Amino acid sequence: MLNRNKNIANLASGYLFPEVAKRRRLYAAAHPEANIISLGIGNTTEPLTPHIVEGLKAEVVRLGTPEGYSGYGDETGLTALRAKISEVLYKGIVSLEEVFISDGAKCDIGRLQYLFGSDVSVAVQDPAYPVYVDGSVMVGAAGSVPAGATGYKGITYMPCTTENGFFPNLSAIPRNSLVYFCSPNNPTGAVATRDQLASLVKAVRAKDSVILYDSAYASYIRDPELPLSIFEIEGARECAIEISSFSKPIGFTGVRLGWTVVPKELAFADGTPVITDWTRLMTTIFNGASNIAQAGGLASLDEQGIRETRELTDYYLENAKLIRNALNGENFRKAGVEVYGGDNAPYVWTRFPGRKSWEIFDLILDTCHVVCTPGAGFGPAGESFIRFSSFGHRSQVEEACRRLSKLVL
Ligand code: PL4
Repeated sequence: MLNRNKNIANLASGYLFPEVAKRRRLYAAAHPEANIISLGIGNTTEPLTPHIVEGLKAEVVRLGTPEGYSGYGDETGLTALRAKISEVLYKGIVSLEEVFISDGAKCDIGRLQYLFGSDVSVAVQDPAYPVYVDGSVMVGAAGSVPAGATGYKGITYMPCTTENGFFPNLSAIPRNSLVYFCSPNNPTGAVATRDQLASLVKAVRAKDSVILYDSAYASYIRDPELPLSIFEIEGARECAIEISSFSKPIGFTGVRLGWTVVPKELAFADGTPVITDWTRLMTTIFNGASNIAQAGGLASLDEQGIRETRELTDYYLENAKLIRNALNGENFRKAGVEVYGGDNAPYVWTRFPGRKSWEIFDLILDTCHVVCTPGAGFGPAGESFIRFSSFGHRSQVEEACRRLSKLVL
């Protein structure tokens, strides 16, 4: 038989979200009477909005006609969609040739890890979306977890804590590394300021490194002072790639559509433009995003689509406000619980001093029948934290808040 891929064998545990789902399943099986509400996984719940549905439907109808039918499309995406992303979301600071359409941010993160291979160091914000670390281990850019250690060999964990306002100490960035940075952040809900991103770009360039900037939640930013993209920062075109998604702005978590921006100036040590290899990789191992999904994405970027996107993201932000209010209630305050995030981001990050994340997860599941996500699952610095997701129907979020307000800690 074939040997097991040693990189995959290096993974220390199962992927976080299936683990949460498994615990929920086990609990539900043991307590069939429990009406469980999920504020766990960041999965959208509200229906697609009318104008975007029209965009999707029109494409389906077109594909059903002899004159309108088309098969495989351009692997890098529909030119009209690339142009619209460049114009509407980036106000022209990136060109359409630098925008690559994909089937989602998570898939592109995996392909970027493949692009850079095993010969790089990796630095992550700690806590972080688990794909950055687990995917790095899978491609051999990181090793196993040494005995007694809390993290993988070859990964530099940059703690983002209450003490540093969830912005890491950049002096930890190793030379020639891939630096994963997510803003608005999953899971902390923190959003980096323009000055913070300027210092990140400066630090990364000084270390001949590259930022993989995940802006999957940019559509949740309401403060006009906060940057929507790393490319608003001078010098970023020489050191950054941005990954983003239609999942959270318009509920395409199941439809699947995202994009990645690779600026023309970004180059490898031998001078080869990264965009050359990215184009080669995408045209070789990716066959293009669904034409139907792309039509829906396109509809979301005209005037009506932008209005609907705003309404949908406002809905989840209102949920976040309700959750934050519940977590600021007397029972939580008396227990010294601290609440962060949730104003320019759909996640509320909550610290339970002196307690373990999985212990609080179990307590909330058992007494409130509410599923959340244990902070420890996002990295060592997430211990004692719980992430609450604001993706949920309003009535369910309200009910979850009522139950949380009765939680005895
Ligand atoms: C559960 C920072 C959620 N099974 O939908 P995509 O692939 O365009 O975007 C995925 C993504 C990318 N970047 C960040 C994200 O937070 C997410 C989605 N994260 C969460 O609860 O943290 C859904 C997770 C899913 C997964 O593993 O991605």
